[in-house]
Amino acid sequence: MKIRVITAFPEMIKPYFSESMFKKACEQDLIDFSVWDLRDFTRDKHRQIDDAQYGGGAGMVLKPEPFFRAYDQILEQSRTEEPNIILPTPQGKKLNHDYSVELSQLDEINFFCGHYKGIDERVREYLVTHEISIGDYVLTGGELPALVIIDSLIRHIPQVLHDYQSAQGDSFTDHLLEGPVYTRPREYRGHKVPDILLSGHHKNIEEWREKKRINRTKERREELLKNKSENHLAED
Ligand code: 6GU
Repeated sequence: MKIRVITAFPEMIKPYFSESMFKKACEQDLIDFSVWDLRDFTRDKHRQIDDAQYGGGAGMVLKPEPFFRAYDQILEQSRTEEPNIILPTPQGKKLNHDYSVELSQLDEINFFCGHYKGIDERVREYLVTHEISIGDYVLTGGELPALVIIDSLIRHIPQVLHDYQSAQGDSFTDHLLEGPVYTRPREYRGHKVPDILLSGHHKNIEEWREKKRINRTKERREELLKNKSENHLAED
């Protein structure tokens, strides 16, 4: 998968790709990642990327030209004539597990990170193909959301996780939250690990784990169980 992030703050993005799961995925050529500095697509002395908004009002708006020029360059490098351009924005479609799996199946994705008051509407109208929100709150810019989206979707690319099993067993793949996990020591400050986990009865342990996941989901996120049964009905 080819991933490009076009941003006025490339230094916010780069560190993530030199660490941990992101780094391994790049090293193994599972993802081909690049960050482009939006200012490299300006042509004036001051490398200006924003300007006051027409009609008046506070806040600067990101200018269209750098994004259109970046888009031209994407087109030159791209195998497709209609590259996927993701705009992280609180006005977008909300990211969830299913949407993240869908995005992980694309060959190429490009993120246009917005800031300030927003992006000139012509970028959104003529270039952007997906507007995605990561939740109902406002962040300063599109960089963190882009990283959140990338993190969530590359976990679905086979081989990216050290142990792909762990993605398959994650919360939300089966609409259940994760249950409790324990490691050594067996007893800490008087708090004990449940006996069943030390029993060696694999079948009983699996049943116990499943029960814990169902109970936790009921307590905290009952609507997930409802979604699960609806999905099962749809499959029948
Ligand atoms: Cl995708 N962008 C910004 N700036 N704020 C957000 C968001 C995205 N999702 C939730 N809040």
